[in-house]
Amino acid sequence: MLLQGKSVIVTGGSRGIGRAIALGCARHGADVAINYAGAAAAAESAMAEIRALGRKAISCQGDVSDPGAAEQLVQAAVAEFGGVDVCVANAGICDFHAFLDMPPELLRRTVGVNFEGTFFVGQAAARRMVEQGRGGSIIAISSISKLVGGEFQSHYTPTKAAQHSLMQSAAIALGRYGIRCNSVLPGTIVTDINKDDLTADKTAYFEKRIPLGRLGQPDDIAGSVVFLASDLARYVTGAEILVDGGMFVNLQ
Ligand code: RM4
Repeated sequence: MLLQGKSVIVTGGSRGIGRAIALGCARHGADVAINYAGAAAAAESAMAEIRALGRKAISCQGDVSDPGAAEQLVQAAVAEFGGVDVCVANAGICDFHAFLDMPPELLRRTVGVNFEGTFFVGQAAARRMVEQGRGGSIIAISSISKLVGGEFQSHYTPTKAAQHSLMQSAAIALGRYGIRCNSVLPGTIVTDINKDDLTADKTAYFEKRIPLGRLGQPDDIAGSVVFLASDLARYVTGAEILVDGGMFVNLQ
């Protein structure tokens, strides 16, 4: 029970990696506020799972590229749980698209959700954590794509790198308040975001490249987030944890 009595907010918490993180934190004793963009039924079922674990759960619909959505999520957690101890900036999109004919609106949307969304929720959570005076943990769900490129991800991979760069600078700005800022870098995790991209051929390529022999599942990510959220990571800030089955290091 590494997060007993903690209040955790998770953006994009109704499905995929965000849902696994929300449930993982609840299993360790946290109350959880999840943000979701449009999957209301998924948010309801996620809350039901959290409550079944004996923890409180609330949800807020909002577009994380809007600063107001971050403020709404923080205020809801304060109202229902009494504060915010952990912020997980997970919400992200990746509509695969070629570089040469990338529409400006897709580029801007991806930056808005993935980078600005992380900035706004981290800033809103940090402001509350400073007021509370008991420190806190901010975790960006970046990606292996912070470290490497993708032919159809030229709008996406820079946002993953930007998320971690933000955590590094925020770690410096917030260290004096006992607020830690870190990133988790998932490898290729099977979720709605890539179900159409993971063809049989691409899956076979990944499985051959990954030393642990399989694509990741959302539950594979939760443990690293719980660690960074907990006091076990009390001296960890500005850091990143790569959770990819060994894919990144496997050149040959
Ligand atoms: C991840 C990584 C995966 C991809 C998803 C959409 O950061 O690039 O390979 O499937 O994004």
